[in-house]
Amino acid sequence: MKKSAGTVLIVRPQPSRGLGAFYRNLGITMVATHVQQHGLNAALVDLTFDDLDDHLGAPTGAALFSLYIDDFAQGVKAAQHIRGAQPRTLLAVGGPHATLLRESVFEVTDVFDLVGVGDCLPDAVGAIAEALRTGNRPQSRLISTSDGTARMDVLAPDYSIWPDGRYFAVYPVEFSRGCRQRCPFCTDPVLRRGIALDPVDRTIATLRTLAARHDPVWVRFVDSSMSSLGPDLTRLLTAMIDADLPVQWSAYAYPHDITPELAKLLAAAGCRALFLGIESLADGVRVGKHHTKRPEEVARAVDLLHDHGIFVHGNFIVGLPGETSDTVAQTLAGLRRARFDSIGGGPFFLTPGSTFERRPHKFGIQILDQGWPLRQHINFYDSDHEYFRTATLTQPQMRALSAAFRQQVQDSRLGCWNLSDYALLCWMSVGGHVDDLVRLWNTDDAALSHSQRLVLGVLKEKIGVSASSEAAQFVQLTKNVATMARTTVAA
Ligand code: B12
Ligand code: SF4
Repeated sequence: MKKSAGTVLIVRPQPSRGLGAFYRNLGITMVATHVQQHGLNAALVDLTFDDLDDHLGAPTGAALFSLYIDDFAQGVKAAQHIRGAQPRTLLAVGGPHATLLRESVFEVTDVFDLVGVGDCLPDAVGAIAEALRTGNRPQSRLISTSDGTARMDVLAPDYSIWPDGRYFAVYPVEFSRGCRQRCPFCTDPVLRRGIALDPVDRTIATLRTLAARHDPVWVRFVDSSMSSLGPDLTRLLTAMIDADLPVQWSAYAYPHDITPELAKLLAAAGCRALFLGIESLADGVRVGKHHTKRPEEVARAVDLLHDHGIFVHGNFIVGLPGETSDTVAQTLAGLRRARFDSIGGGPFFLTPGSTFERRPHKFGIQILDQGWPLRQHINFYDSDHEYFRTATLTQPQMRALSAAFRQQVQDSRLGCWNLSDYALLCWMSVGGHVDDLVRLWNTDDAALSHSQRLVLGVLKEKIGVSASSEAAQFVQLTKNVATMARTTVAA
């Protein structure tokens, strides 16, 4: 793409987990969509594949970052690099972590000219376009939605920023923003207040556009709690069935929402996998969801989904307030009654903006490092840094219990370890079969070929690709491994 001072770079740092490098991210997609709407050139600089310096030879108007906690530190570093090379480039950041930190971003770093808070793209990109036109910096350095209320985008996502071949053809689509539940460890209800829904017709139009290019089209709904949308979800699923598009998809869901009718409708609308956020099945652990004390309800939901061929991943957090080794044993006992295809999880981390963070004393949480929220994007990578403890566990104890939990799940063969719906969709998007992935997932590393080890290592989020040339070939390599796995079965 020809560069001009009107070119807007959208810079994506390398993610914390290998598989993340091959996703198309919706926040970045929407940033690009708004930039293009203003008649500006949008160019993706994805640092897994690209060298930032290759894009800094000619003057750039602006560089925009959409960051999560795990890539925030790398994003700041890249912004500082651009500032050094091109002092006049306008630098802006938005996305979940900037939304939670708000003006505190300026305490973390002074590198950004503009911080976007929440679903502010119409205003923020408008201000950036104006700044590029006039040559002046935006009047306000912080742009936010008026009251933090969830609102859907006015523009339909334009995914053309993501070059084919580099990324799995799994597209993020959203039908809603915000979450009706208020789990105290989570920041979703703080990122946006209330719930906003896309009109069904608009979501169907997005799916139609995707289906015009791909058959089948693989979709990961990013809604915080897709199954909790009640009659609105029923309307969407019914419209998807009526539209008869070749869409196959996965989403986040909750066991207590799953009825026989909903399971049937989900499958008929193309649902292939669900991620159930369960966190714990024990009494007395502060989870915030309704099903906690009813493992039999979870087992029933899993069975209902299986009746309709839906793959079920269950996610757990070890160490929430109230957790002890006894409650972990109680969760494992509950899990033995369910038939999850996959189980994953990890130790509890206190996150900036969550209810636990804002009222630690109420939940028996003791803060050991008072300045932690502004450093959490760095501490994220330092598992030895202890910044809090609960009344029952220290962080090292949470980590030890979490490792023991994983060991038990694997030793007792309660399901694949951490075969999330996303990894499954990526595999299926290159023609892979579920059974083959499950078989390879449970094969010893030593018995895998070099290619299988690399693909499985990335899908398991154990390793990342080591060089940009390897990254550029990764989707094709996964396709080869998936094809070979099928051929082996056929032979
Ligand atoms: C889907 C999802 C995933 C998916 C897909 C992620 C992806 N890269 O596409 C998966 C499962 C892979 C995932 C992984 C992770 N996730 Co996640 N994920 C979500 C979820 C549910 C939706 C994200 C989404 O696409 N939303 C829709 C888009 C449009 O919204 P958005 O990104 O916020 O963008 C809007 C605004 O922020 C703004 N905006 C965005 N960028 C910019 C840039 C500028 C310049 C401006 C002005 C504005 C702006 O405009 C957009 C609206 O149009 C959110 C919770 C939520 N409901 O937001 C959690 C969430 C974002 N994830 C979270 C976390 C922690 C992670 C992981 C780090 C988990 C882990 N330990 O590995 C990884 C990191 C992945 C990564 N860096 O890519 C946290 C982030 C917290 C934080 N402080 O950053 C959240 C908030 C969940 C939570 N409550 O804890 N995630
Ligand atoms: S954990 Fe899930 S259900 Fe709970 S508040 Fe967060 S997004 Fe909503």
